[in-house]
Amino acid sequence: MSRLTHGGRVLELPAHGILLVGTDLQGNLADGRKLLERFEAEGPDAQLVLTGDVVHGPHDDLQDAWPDFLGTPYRDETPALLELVWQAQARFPGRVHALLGNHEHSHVGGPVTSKFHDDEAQALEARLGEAGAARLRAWVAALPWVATSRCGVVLCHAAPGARFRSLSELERAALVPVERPSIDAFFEDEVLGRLLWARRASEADAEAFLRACGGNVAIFGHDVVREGYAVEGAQQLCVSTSFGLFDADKRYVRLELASHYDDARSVEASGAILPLYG
Ligand SMILES: [Mn+2]
Repeated sequence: MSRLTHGGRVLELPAHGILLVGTDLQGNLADGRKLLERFEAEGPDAQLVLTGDVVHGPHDDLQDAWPDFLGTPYRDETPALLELVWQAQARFPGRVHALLGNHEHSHVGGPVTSKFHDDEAQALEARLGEAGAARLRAWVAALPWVATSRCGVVLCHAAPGARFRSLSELERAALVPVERPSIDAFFEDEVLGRLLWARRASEADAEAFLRACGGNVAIFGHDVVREGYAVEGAQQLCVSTSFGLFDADKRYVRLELASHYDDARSVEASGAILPLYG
């Protein structure tokens, strides 16, 4: 069984079974459905972890002038995607997880994200209505920040550049900043700021991060890798499952929790990085 530790900030994955990992859906309902379909096909021991940024897709105004950098066109269906994830969490208790992403964080006091709206959290909450928005904020507040495993893999939203020496420091860190910070100011926060916003992490930071989490390789999204994934140094694997990619390049990760992964290349060499479509 998976379990939450350190005040709910850490998701501890089971020692056996299949683990599927998907990143940055950003309101893409079709990609969310595909990932869930793949999860269900793995049978009753499988776990699914979404590494954050489930919410906030492109503005509808872009439909008529879709830019190439956003990959395969889609509509932002965040409300329906949230319903899909919440229903899956209810249907498969303890097996479908999401980690906190910077876009989720903006609903509980994190920096305003404004890629497609001046205030994406405000725009989504207006679509959800009062009750839906309250439900979303409660869900976000309870999301774990990192996932650990015995197979050597650590999952997080962004590059593993956060600075903490032990997981108990995550429990002591505040989810809600005292005042809403700018993105630049929040990045100075060495724990949550870096955990949610780092696009790159030095080898030294990644090594210290993984030591604190008890793992050998960090798998994360947050950045867009147009080819589907990128190995950074020995210990970092950035994966793009959905946002900013063309369907043919979208990748998810399928790990054997009873196996052992020594570094990013061994994850790659094991054939764990798979196309979402085809
Ligand atoms: Mn992100």
